[in-house]
This record gives sequence, structure tokens and C-alpha cells, in this order.
Amino acid sequence: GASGVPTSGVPTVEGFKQAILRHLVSTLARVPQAATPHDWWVATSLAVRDSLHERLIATQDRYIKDNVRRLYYLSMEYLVGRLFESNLYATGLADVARTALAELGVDYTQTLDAELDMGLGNGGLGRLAACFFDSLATLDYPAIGYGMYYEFGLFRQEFVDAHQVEHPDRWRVFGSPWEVLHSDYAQEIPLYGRVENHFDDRGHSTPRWVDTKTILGLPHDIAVAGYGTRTVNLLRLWSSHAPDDFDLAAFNEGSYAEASRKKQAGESISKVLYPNDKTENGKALRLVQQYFFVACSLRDILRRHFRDPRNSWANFADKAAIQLNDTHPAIAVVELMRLMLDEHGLGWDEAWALTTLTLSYTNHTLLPEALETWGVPLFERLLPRHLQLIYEINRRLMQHCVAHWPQDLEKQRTCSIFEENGAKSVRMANLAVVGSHTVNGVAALHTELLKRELFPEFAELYPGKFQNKTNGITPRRWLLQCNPRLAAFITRTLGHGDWVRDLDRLRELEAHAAQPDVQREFLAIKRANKAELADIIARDCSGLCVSPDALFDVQIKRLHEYKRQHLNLLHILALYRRLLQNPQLDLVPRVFIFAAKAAPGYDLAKNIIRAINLVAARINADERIGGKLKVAFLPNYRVSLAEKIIPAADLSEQISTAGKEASGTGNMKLALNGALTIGTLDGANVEIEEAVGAENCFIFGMTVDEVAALRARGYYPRSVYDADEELRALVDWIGSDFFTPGEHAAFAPLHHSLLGGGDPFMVLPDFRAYSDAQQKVEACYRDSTQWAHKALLNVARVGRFSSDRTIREYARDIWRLPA
Ligand code: DL6
Repeated sequence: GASGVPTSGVPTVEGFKQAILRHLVSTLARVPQAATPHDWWVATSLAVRDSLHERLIATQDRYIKDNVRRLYYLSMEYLVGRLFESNLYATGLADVARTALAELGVDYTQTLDAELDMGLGNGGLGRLAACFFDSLATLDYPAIGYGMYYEFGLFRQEFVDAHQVEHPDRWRVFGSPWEVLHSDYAQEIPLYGRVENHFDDRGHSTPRWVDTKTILGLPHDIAVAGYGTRTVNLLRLWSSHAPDDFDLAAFNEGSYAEASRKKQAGESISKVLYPNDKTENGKALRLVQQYFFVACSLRDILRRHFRDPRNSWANFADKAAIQLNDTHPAIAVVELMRLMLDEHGLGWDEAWALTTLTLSYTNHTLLPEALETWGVPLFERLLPRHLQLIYEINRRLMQHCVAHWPQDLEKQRTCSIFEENGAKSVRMANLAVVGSHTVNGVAALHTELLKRELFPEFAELYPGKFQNKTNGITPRRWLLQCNPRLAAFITRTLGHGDWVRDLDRLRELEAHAAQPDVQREFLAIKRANKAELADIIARDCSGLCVSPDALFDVQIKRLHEYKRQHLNLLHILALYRRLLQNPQLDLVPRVFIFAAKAAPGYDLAKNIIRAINLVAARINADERIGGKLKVAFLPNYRVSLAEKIIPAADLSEQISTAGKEASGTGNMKLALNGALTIGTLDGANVEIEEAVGAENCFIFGMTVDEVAALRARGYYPRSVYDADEELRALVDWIGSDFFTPGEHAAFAPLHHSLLGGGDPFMVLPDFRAYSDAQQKVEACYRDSTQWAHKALLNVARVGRFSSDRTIREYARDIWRLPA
């Protein structure tokens, strides 16, 4: 290669075996006879990494030589999951590795299961970032993902006495074979201190940020390989440390404990991912995290830009597109301004032009509690210079607003970066909107609501700034890898595997969807996947036995009121009650499958988990219902578990209150694997219905407008409760001790939220429509031909939800990356 690095083709089985054994001995100091599954996993991963890094170097060399325009994606979360198989597929080593391990007498599945998930994210937002990086590399776009190298990812969940219990996720205590540390790219980041004004001869003042403390940022690089291409991009994740001379004085004076306490304080910043996916306001350390990774990343971007003598500020905006994944990195608006003004001597207008030409912002939620704000006193203490700059940005913004709405104080106030009601705070969403050239929502409905409800004033002030980019998922992980049976079947049926890089080609399945042998084979594949999941359920749910012939009804996502796992629970209770009243009732046997983590401080969500677990225990043990209903709550939901549940799902539960789920991406994964959706007209469900056809999914419930109308009229849960006898009995059941003999009012928080608490997510008024839709599901499932036909049409028609399509749209409309 150009860099003098030897580039090899795909190794032979023999060559790959030798590479594994070499890493086993030289890196791990192990003989094969004594190697554990973990050892084999590390040694094999390192052998894969050899190819990966050759390609990485070649890709980066080319980028540097061509001085390419790059995407820089700033995200606090990357929910990557395992890398072993995705790297095998991307490097074309999947078959070689299987054979090599088999010939070495090593179990492939055990090797793969030795990898702990890289769980550096909470849910959809972090997983979206991971899917985007798969697509960016696959489509050969130059991109670097910046984020945090958390020591502890999202907590590990266990159930004890039906309660969620959290444990630290020590995912990298034994190191990670995928990581490379580049200490030469370390960054020193200032924090705290105060601002001083210095006056020059002519009386001009220049502010100086002084008396700061310094945090050291170290970059850990993770290679992300594209599929069917040699492109390898980077995730560059920062860990925080105390600088070497952090407190040498204290150390020398013998105060080792004091010095090491400061060292720990330096490390604490990247210690742990905050486990809330919708609220994390006010916590000082969280703001420090945001600033820390943004500051490291922007410096790294400037270092790379100015390293090339062809570059200057004049072409900075031609070479860099910086995407803010939600408001978490919104401080980048201010830090980029500060770097240009204070450290590079640019004037305000030029700096502001470059900032707003470079940055763009994705909004992922409309929930008011998720919109980040930081108290002004906190800001002042941590980032005094940034606060000054925000005041100046806001002064200019307010001038603009006054010119635009001279008479309308209310609109001016709504646009302000400062919230002035009560304790004064900084609204990060307003900062992100003002500092970006483009703001996008993540599904068509969400973007409409963004413009109409959340930012109507900004949409008026900056026409053309708002765009839609409907989310997508990578077909590599979410079909090829996780569902090898279905993937092979599709390739066989279509006569090609081109769908893996061009998901629209699944459309060709439509021509086969009515063929009985194709339907039979699809059902056989689904059954085999369900049998595998049944084994996992038996292992992880205390020996619970479920039949792969039952309908697998799946709801897997974070636990949140707006996602309405409790609506699902009400339906389970309804079926159970109907069965108890009539044991002869001809119900289609169902297994309800849940997986969900609740934020540790979210008491109602935890109460819902407990309620589902205890209802499950009662139903699973009740012999009167003849095994027709089973409820399995799988603990510790994570990417690698999703990969096992999704291929086995018949029914996909997407039942959020209309207007609350920005997009959803699990809905896409499940449809792609041949599950039919039961869902509300929310988020991307709207587009899924459009794609697959209304007759191939089960849409129910109030629309956004109906929700708003009911709210405006005045919604009283008690009137719905009073009017529906069955619903009344179910709610009363939840309020009783039936499921917790000897423990009074165990589900009081849940019961209260539904009735006395005002049912904020309108579970009760959607219950009847949901129950009716479930009866249609049941009728349809009885006719397996019809079901298989619909499922196949789902697979055939969801090609547009590939993240390849999403990334092409971002690249064309927002990042302006050359095709
Ligand atoms: O855009 C990815 C994902 C959407 O699919 C979900 O609908 C949405 O809830 C999620 N948003 C967040 C927002 N968290 N914050 N802030 O996780 O984004």
C-alpha cells in the first residue's frame, strides 16, 4: 500500500488458524489445551483485527491524501453491542473463522458468547448512532464518531423478588481487543476558573479564561468496517484522566492519598454512562461529561484540519460537517466559537458564520422533561467563559427576534436561550437550533410536530432550517447476522445477496410471498428461531417452559410510561380473566415476551416491571388455563439479547401514546424479521403502515389530533373506567392483593397512575381499541397461510428503513458529502 503497510487478501483457513494460535500464545500466553472461551474469543478477535487495521490504515491514508470533507458525529452514546460477528462479516472472514475454529475444536457460539456487549448507550438514540456508523463505512463516507469511553456502560439488570436490581457493567475490566489507545492525540481540557479582562494599548479588552483546572482526555479508537467494501472508519472515544503533574506537590509532600483522590476525580468524568434516556437535567457531572468530550473532539478536528498545509480557516467549513446527536453535545456551538475567538483570534462574524455553516442538530424527542436545561449558576462555575459567550449569542438572537416580532414579547421570550421563569437556566435545544444550519427530526410525523408544536417560532424565524430524516437500521446486524436462517432463505429465493447492501431489493420477495412452499419455509424458519428463543427463556426465566407453536408477542424497549408496557399488561390481564371465567375459551396460545430496563430512579417504571413479573409468575403457574398464556420478562435487555428475540417474534408491540415516540427503530427491526406490527399512529409506525400496507399490520387507537382533542375537552380516566365493565375489573385487579398475597398494595403506584393520577399517557381510552385489534391479530394468526403471506410482505416492503437510505439522505441534504 501507499503507506508501506503490506495489504493482504482474505487469509486462508490455515493462515487464520495460525494467526489465532499466534495471538493465543504471544498475546495471551496460553496453550490451546488451557484456553477458555474468553481466550479463544480474544485470540480470534485479534486475528480479525489484523485485517481490520490494515484496511483502517489504507482508508485513513486515502482520506488524508485526498484531504476529504468528513462527517464528524458527536454523540454521548454508541450502543454497539458485540463486534465479533459484525467484524467477521465486514472483513469477509465469517466462513474462514467458523471453519478455523471448528478445526481447532473450538465451539463457535461459545466463542461469540464470551464477548460482553459494548453497551455505551441507553436505547434508541445510541443504537441509531451505531447503525449509522455501519452504513457510513458501508457507503464509503469519510466519518469519525466522537464519544465517551465509559468505564461502565448501561447497568446490568437482574430481577430479585420481581424487583429490578442494577449492577455495574464492568464491560472492559479485562480489556477490549477492539480498542487502540492513541496517547499522542491526548488533549488537555480546561474547566472551572474565572474570566479576566486584559486591555491592550488602545483600550480594547480581551477576555482570558484563567485559574482553570485541567483534565486530560485520551482517545480510544474502535475500527468500524463497512460491508462489502474496504472502508474502515473510526469511533474515537475519550476517557478522562488527571494530567501527570496533576498534584505533584501534594504527592511530594507525602500526601499520596490527596494526590490519588485528585487522580480519581480526573477519572470520574468518563466513569459511567448516565442511565436515564429521557431526563438527566441539573447534574453537574453530566454537563462536565458533555463539555469534556466535545472539547476533546473539537480540538482533535482542528488538529487534523490544520495539520494539512492546504487547509486554513477559509476552507474549514468545506472540510468539516459536525452533527450533534441530540442536545447532549450542544455546548459545541459555544466551544467552537470560543476556540475561534479566544485561541485563534477570529472576529465574531467570521466565527459565527463558520460555526453555523459547520454544525447541524438532530432532535430525538418532544417530551418536555427530556429537553435539557442547565442552571446558570452551575454554568458559571464550570464554564464561565462559555456563559459569557452564550449571553452574547443570545443578545444577537434577541435583536433578530425583536426585528422580526417587534410587538410579540411572548415569541421573543420563547426563542431566548435563557429560561427566565423561576431559577434562570440555559436551554440547550434553543442553543442547538440557533447554532446549526439544519435541524432534523427522526420520522415524518415527529418532524411535523417539531415544527408545529416544539419550535414553531424558530420554524418561522428560520424557514428552511428544519428537515425530516426518518431513522433506519442496518440490515447487516439486524437481518444478515441476527437471523442467518431467514437471510439465507432470502438469498436463495431471490437468487442473489445484493439485498444486504441494497435493502430495497427485498421487494423482489413480493413475487414469491403467495407461494405455499415459500410460506411453509418462512414459517419453519420462524419456528426454528422461536425454539432457540424458548431455550433462552428457559435459561433466563427460571426454567419457564414455552411452546414455539404459540404466538410470540414481543415488546422490547426501555420501560417508560409513554411506551405503555402497562397497556400490554392490561391486555394480558384481560385474556387471563376471560380464560378464568371460561376455561373452554378458544384462545390462540400466546407467549408474551418483555425485555426492558427502567432508569434506576424511575419508581413508576420499576413498579410496572414488578407488576409484569408478578402477574407473569401467577399466570405461568396457573394450571387452570392449560398453558394457553405464558409471560416471560427476560432480564438485562441489551443488543445481543435483541438479536435473539427479534428473529423469533410474531407480533411487534409499538403502542406508545400518539405523538410521544419520536420514531422507534425496534419497530423496523421486527418488521424486517417478519413480525407483524400492532401499533398506534406514532413515530415511524405511520411510515411502516404506509410501506407494508394497512392490511398487513394492526393499527389502532387515538391519533395525535384525537389525543389533543381529548386533552382539550378534559380527560377524566374515571369516566372511561366507569363506562367499561371489563376495564374496571382489570384496573381493580391491579389495585387488589390478588397477585401479591400477603403484600398489600404492591402495585399502588401503577394503579394510581391509571386512575387517581390522571392517566397522563391515556392508557384507558386506548384499551378497548387495543383489545379489539388484538382479536384481529388472533383471528389472523389462526390462518397460518394468511399470516405467512402478510409477514413475507412486511419483509419485502420495509427496505426503505435501511440506515443506508437514511445516511444517503443526511449525506446529500445536510452534510453535503460527495456521493
Ligand atoms: O432517534 C432514535 C430514537 C427514536 O427512535 C426514539 O423514538 C426516541 O425516543 C429516541 N430518543 C431518545 C431521546 N433521548 N434523549 N434526549 O432516546 O431516539
